[in-house]
Amino acid sequence: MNRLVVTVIAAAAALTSLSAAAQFQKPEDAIKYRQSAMTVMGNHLGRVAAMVQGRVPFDAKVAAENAAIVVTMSKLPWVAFGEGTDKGMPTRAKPEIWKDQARFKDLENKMMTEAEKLEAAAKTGNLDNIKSALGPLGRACKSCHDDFRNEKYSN
Ligand code: ASC
Repeated sequence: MNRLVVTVIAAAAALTSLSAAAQFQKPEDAIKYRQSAMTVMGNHLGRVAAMVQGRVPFDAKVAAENAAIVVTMSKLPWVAFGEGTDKGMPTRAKPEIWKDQARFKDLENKMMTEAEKLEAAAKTGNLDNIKSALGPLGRACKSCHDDFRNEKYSN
């Protein structure tokens, strides 16, 4: 094999073995990333919830835009829960996340699915549909928080 081919193969292999965790140089980066993603997701979900609760006037277009952002954000935190990211800066992540990966994965998938249902509901432009989809999504958030999120931040 010529050198170029060898180099290309080596580069491809390096990329493939670049695990998701390697996107973060240190645990602190991963913790910050997942907290940020959750914060942004919660903010945009809150805007939809405010319409459902009648705290702000219903605007179908705004609801749909926010639901779409929730879906995008819902996909992001999980890669940042790699091994060794249980500490590094204050976090509410419980050690159980790394002891029961199957259940954690299950709940993250459930949340992403419910977020997609909210987006589909928002696309109909009907507030009742949005209301119906918001409950299950909120419960999906909560069930994961109940099991895997501490009340208080670690120090
Ligand atoms: C949110 C948010 C959560 C969930 C949860 C649902 O908007 O920030 O943590 O919904 O309150 O029960």
